[in-house]
Amino acid sequence: TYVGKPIKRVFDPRLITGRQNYIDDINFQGLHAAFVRSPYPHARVRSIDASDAVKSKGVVAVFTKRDLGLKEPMRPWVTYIDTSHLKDAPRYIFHDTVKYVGEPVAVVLATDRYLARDAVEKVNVDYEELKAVTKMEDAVKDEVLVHPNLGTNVAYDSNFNAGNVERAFKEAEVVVPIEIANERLSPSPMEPRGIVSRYESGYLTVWASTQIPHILRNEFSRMLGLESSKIRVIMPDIGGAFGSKAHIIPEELAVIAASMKLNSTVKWVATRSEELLASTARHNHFVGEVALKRDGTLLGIRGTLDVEMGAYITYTSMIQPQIIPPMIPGPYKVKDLAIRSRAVYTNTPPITMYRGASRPEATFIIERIMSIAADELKMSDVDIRLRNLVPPDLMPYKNPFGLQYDTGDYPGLLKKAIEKLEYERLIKWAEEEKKRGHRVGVGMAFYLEICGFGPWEYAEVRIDENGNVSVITGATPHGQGTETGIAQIVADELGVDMERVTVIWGDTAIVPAGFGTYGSRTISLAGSAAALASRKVMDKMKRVAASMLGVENVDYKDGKFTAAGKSVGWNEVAKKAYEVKDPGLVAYQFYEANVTFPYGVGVAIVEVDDYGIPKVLKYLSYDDIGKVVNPLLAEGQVHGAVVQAVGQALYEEAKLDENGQLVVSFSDYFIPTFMEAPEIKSQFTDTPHDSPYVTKSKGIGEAGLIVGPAVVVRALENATGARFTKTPVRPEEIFE
Ligand code: MCN
Ligand code: MO
Repeated sequence: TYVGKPIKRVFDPRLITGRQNYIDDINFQGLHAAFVRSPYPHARVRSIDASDAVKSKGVVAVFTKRDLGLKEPMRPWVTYIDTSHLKDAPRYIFHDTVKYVGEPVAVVLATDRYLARDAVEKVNVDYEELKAVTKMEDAVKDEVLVHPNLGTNVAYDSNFNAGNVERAFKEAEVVVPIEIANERLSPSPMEPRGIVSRYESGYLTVWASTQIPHILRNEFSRMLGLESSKIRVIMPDIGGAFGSKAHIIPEELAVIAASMKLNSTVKWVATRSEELLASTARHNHFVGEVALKRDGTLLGIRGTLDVEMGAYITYTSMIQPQIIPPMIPGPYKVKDLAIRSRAVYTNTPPITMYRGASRPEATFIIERIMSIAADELKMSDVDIRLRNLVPPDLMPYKNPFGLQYDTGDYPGLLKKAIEKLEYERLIKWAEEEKKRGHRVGVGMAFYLEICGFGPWEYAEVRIDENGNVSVITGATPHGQGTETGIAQIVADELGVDMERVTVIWGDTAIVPAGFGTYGSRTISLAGSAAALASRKVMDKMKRVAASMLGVENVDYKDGKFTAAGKSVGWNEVAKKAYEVKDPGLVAYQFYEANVTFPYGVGVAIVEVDDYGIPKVLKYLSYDDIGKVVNPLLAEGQVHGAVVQAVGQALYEEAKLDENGQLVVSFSDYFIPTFMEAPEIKSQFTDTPHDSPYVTKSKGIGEAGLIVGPAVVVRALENATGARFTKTPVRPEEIFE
């Protein structure tokens, strides 16, 4: 069997020898796009003069607002909220009024990408500068409006009330004020976003660096007014996404619209600066207070959460103000909460998802609350958590906002983690080291994550006449190795060699339906769909084998069907099936999603040098993710996410100036390199609590970044004796 074994990704040889096929590797005949962008955070476009640009070498066309229309406006993908005001959104890709520095106003099409970029400089745009608001704290005052027609900068304002928070604060023995924030980050995948659009005889083919090909197809169809049957979206190799490639940006639409207008193929691959502009994430601010008993019982939380949207709502940005509040109670019993959650427009680039989207924010808030309360009450980080964790006899547990936590033993896992990760010993070691003048610290945090979001996923399993197996999946792995996990599951279900299983994804012409990879759902959801489809095909194989052996029922094991002392092999049965007109060795399965809740503990050791520069020396994790399909892949996910967590906690900030201008470039946006990466050790519990999925698994794709920032910040506090309430913690704050 394969499930549970540390099998290497099936595509590794191709990827690590540079034989992959990213967007920029696609060869084609056609045009390259480059964008004219606003230098102002808020301005009216009076006129655009492209006469010089059009005459430049290699330039075929320059398109502005009126040239590229949409049948229907762009819209947020997640529409739990009232988006009626967006119905009158302009049906243009470019706007008359630009609302952030870098917003595109025109696209240049040329025979070569450098000629296209050169011509961008020759497009003269006459702007009338308008008053801008670039900071959330100013924007909520509604003095300067990003969208004057809305009458407010608050795009969403909702009260998440549970229990009786007044009573909790009345009964409190200790009330602690809290203020917690994350600064803007950039997911920074290895490959920036990019698109190639070919339009020919009424048929549109789009290669896109995306996580959601089917959603793109349907959205392109809606916005461009072309039947979805005439659109094919292909996701080639993707050099990472981290949630940032689950929405559509105007640049992508402009490329497609231009290719349709010119009956041509058009390509655009974002430069690193454009990628920084297109994907920034996770800027939020929570101010409130917590009510506690002196014994550490957390009674209540109240406060206001502001989440920045930038200048426009994207397909995924509105998820955050809606999912952070109900996840703030986390794994704890606290019942009385009043959280006002607001989404705030500013004249800054629109926000994308970033690994964990909402769960890192919620976890940072509740884990900071736990650690700060521990300090105030002079309790240990472990004791205060043990006092508040939901005990196993309350599982399944309905949290105060109605989320149903499926399975787990939170206090049990915490106790085991403390032991396995030798937390108490490390804390003592740090105390000793500090006495010797060595600035080190140890920190821990707990997390509960919600994953496995819907709505459903699709799988199809076929056995060909040679007995080889194809799995067609709506999942869209882009670095996780989930295709390898799915191949393991199917190989086990069918009792065949994994080499014989090919997993196919990311092409709407081949995959009939699908949603994609996000929210750490794929191995559980697409894996379960594939397992059930495999069982259906297996039944058919058994029926063919039975008729070959002239019996009613057969047993199957390791490639052999047997009955009454006779047997036939896998290959013979597959071959036989294709001798009839309808072999039927194909089955599909839609599998409905159901959220599931993995959880775990992280411990970090941090060292601070004489200049206040922190470094995470070691990071240890202990998680319950249900059944582990492939420990190598799952651990790999923790490793990658932890390095991003170190970046968020200590180094990374997509800083904007007063003008809303990004002041970092990719050379000073400080992603941890091998030098800053800690030694990481990821372990999974040997007594897992299964999810209700067929695979029994829960997700691990985001966990390291969900809990990591709280872990690292706590270790930094332990090292310095200071309190830090936001990420990233800058060196100048460490030695304040
Ligand atoms: N796995 C396992 N056993 C489990 C759970 C997971 O063996 N119980 C393995 C799976 O086989 C898979 C990996 O762990 O190889 C992640 O699976 P899962 O948790 O189901 O997450 P997804 O496949 O849905 O991946 C999405 C997740 C998200 S939401 C972001 S953001 C993210 C992440 O994955 N983006 C990534 N990890 C990334 N890794 C890379 N290299 N690139 C990205 O863009
Ligand atoms: Mo994600």
